[in-house]
Amino acid sequence: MPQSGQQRGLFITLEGIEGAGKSTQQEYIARLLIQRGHRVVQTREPGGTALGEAIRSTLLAHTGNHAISHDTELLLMFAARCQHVDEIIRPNIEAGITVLSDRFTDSSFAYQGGGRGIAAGRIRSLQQWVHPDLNPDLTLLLDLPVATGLERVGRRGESDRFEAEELEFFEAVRSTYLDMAAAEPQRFEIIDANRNLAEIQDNIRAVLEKRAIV
Ligand code: T5A
Repeated sequence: MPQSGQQRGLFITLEGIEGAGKSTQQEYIARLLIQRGHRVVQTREPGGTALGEAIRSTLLAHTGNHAISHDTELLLMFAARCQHVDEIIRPNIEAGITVLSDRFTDSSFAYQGGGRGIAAGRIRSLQQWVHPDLNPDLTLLLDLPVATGLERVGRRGESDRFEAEELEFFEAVRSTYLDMAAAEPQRFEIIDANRNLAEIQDNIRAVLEKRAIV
């Protein structure tokens, strides 16, 4: 539903493992939302601000970063997120603009929780600190087999620090995502991302129409 300048904008997030097609589909969703009258800001995590992008470079780089501890990794994700919420997400939503983010806090539960094994309660306490009253209105979980996702990103060549993880890591990430989606069906929509682009886009459009977003 298009918003006037007075209404709060929507907060929509894209989640999924590497190669699920989040960046690819984000472009499609942004175009669709704009066609249907939304004002849209596209952003991503980690990143979205100058500071967040600097933290992203540190987190994704290989060289010299092997010693990042799991807790440090989690805290850096939330440091980047804190700036992102304050500088980009909250002001835009309050201005009636729909914010479309490639990843948000669900990524921390999936990767640092499911993948690294940090207790969910510790992640929840950071979530409560950084954005106690802000949550996505809709989260599209692009789901596909780990091997397919990794094969897609493998075609790009160089892998980043996360992409270099073992298959079991990504299996744990994927299953944490699926558990979260099952626990919160009112917020999550699972999209089968193991199909061609047109089929996935049809599915996403149908979901946005069903939820009266477009
Ligand atoms: N992270 C992040 C955490 O650990 N904790 C956190 O709290 C946060 C916020 C970010 C890393 O940080 C971690 C998770 C990540 O490891 P990133 O580079 O942003 O790093 O990682 P991704 O978001 O996973 O980005 P990717 O590019 O790897 O995946 P996408 O965006 O899901 O996939 P996309 O669209 O770039 O597509 C990948 C390739 O597949 C092709 C595309 O053309 C592209 O070549 N493709 C398809 N091919 C066939 N059929 C389809 N349907 C296709 N869709 C896309």
